[in-house]
Amino acid sequence: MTASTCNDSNHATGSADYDTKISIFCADCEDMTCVAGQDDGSGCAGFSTNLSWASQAGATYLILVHSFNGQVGNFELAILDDGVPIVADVVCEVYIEVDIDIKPWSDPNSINLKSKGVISVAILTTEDFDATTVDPLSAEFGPNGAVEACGKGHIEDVDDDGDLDLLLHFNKQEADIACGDIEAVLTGETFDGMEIEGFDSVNIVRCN
Ligand SMILES: [Ca+2]
Ligand SMILES: [Ca+2]
Ligand SMILES: [Ca+2]
Ligand SMILES: [Ca+2]
Repeated sequence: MTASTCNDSNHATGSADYDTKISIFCADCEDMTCVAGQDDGSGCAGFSTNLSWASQAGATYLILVHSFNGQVGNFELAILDDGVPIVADVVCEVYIEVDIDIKPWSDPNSINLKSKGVISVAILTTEDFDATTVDPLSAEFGPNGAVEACGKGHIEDVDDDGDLDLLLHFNKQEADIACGDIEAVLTGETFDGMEIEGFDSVNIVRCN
């Protein structure tokens, strides 16, 4: 992709009336990684900017238009798609955030660390996400990444709202949830390879 304020003869590349710089960040506002930056683009009049970077399909990029030496002014930012995405030098974390429910029929999600057994975790279908597209065997739960204890998922309407959800079971010891944990994460992939991530609270009872 290219982000541009370049004053050149081709008016498709944006413009600026001051000395711009552009920086590109990936991930989200709380965990930004700078992947590219430029001050003056070659062939751009007035020290304007024409920055290309290797984009990754599905990633979210944040574009900061700032300036050399504290200058201020007006700009028009052009975003140009230069072609197919390629693997970026800096890989952005691309997750679909999903709704999960640990122990679907309990609230709070009390977990007794002194007993063995399995923990049920549901991935809930919402308007934006179909939980049945998740590959049950890709799912990992807890700090230690426990895998599905039965080797398969169960598709059912866990929360009784009329759509089908995915119910998974994980061995408590394998998940390795610890005393003092207040939430647990589930990660996985859809059958077409998009990574998913969901969090829910846990309430540890009977700590060792
Ligand atoms: Ca500049
Ligand atoms: Ca619950
Ligand atoms: Ca639903
Ligand atoms: Ca449902």
